[in-house]
Amino acid sequence: MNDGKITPGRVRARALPARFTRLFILALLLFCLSAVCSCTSGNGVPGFGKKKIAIIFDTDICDDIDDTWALALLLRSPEFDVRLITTAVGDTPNKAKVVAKILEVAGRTDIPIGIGPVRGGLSRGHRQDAWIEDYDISSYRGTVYEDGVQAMVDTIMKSSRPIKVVAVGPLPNVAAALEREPRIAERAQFVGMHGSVRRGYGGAATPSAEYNVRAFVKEAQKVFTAPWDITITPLDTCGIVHLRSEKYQKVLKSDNPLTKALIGNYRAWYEQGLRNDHKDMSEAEVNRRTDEKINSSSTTLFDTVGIYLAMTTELVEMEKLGIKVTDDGYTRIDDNAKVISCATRWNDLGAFEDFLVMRLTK
Ligand SMILES: [Ca+2]
Repeated sequence: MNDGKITPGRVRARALPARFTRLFILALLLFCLSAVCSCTSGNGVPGFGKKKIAIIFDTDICDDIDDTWALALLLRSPEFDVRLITTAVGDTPNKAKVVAKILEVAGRTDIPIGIGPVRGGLSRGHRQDAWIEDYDISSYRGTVYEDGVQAMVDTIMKSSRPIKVVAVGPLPNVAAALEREPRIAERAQFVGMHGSVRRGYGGAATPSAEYNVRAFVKEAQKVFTAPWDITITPLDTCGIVHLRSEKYQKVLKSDNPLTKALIGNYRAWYEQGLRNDHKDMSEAEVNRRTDEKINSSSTTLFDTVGIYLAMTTELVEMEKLGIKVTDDGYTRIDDNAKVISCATRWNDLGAFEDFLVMRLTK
C-alpha cells in the first residue's frame, strides 16, 4: 500500500543521486582546477599542460652567433619536444652542417633537419665554416630534408597537437610554408625574435628597423598577418641580453660538451668576422683579439629570448599590441593591425641571465 508517504527506502533512493551529484560536481571542480594548474603552473605555458612543448626551430644560424646560443639553450631545455630544425637565409645547406654537428655533440640526432631555400646575401660559406671543416653531413644519423619548407608544412599538418614555430631570423622559410599551405596557421603558433616596439638596438630610446624584419619585409608582413597566435621578443627585451663577468666565465669554463661546442663556434665565428673586416690583419693579431673577446663576454644574445618565450613569459612584461610591419621594415604600434603578444620589458633580466647560465652549465 502506498499512501503517498515517502518510505525510508525511497528517501535513500532519492538522496543517493543528490549525493552523487555533489560528488560529481566536486570531482569536476577538482578536475578543472588541476587542468588549470597544469596549463599555467611551473613554466607558465598556456594550453599545453604537462606535455612537452612541440616546436619547430627556424634559424639563420651562422650569420650572428646568438642563434648558436639559442640552439644550445633549446637542446638543454627538457620542456621541448623538438620536431624539426630548419635553416634560413644564405648558405642554408652549409648552415645545416653546423646544426647537424651540434646535434651530434648533444646526442640529439633524433631531431630532423630541414634545409631552407637559399635566399639573400651570402650564398656560399659563412663565419662558422672552420668549425665544420672536418664534418660531412652525410654522416648525420638523423633525417635531413632537402626541402625544409615542405618539412615544416608536413610536420605541422601531421602533428596531433599544436606546434610552436619558433623563428629567430628573417622569415623566408616560414612565409614560404604559409604560402604553400595556409592551414598551418590554424595548427601552429608563432614565436619570434623580431622587431622593435619602443626601444631600438642597444636599448636606444627610439625603435630600429630590426634586421630579421628589415631583411625580408614582405615575408615578415605575411607572417605577421597570418591568422595564428603570435608572440615576439622585440629589441626592447632581446636587444639588451649579454653575459659578462662571472656569469659568462661559468659558461666559458663549463665542461659540458654542448657548451664547449658553443664556445668553439663563438671562437670560429669571431675569428672569421675579424678576417672578413680586416683583410690585412696578421694571424697573431686575429688570435690576440679573438682571445680577448672570447675570454671576456658574449655578444648580444637576442635569439635566446625567442627560445625562452616559447616556454614561459614569467620574467618579462607582456603587452597585447596591434603591430604593423611597415614597408621600410619597422614594427609600428597600430590599432588597426593584428594584435600580437609582445615582450616589451624585463621584470628581471638578471634572473633570465642566471637561468641561461644554469641551463648551459648544469
Ligand atoms: Ca638569428
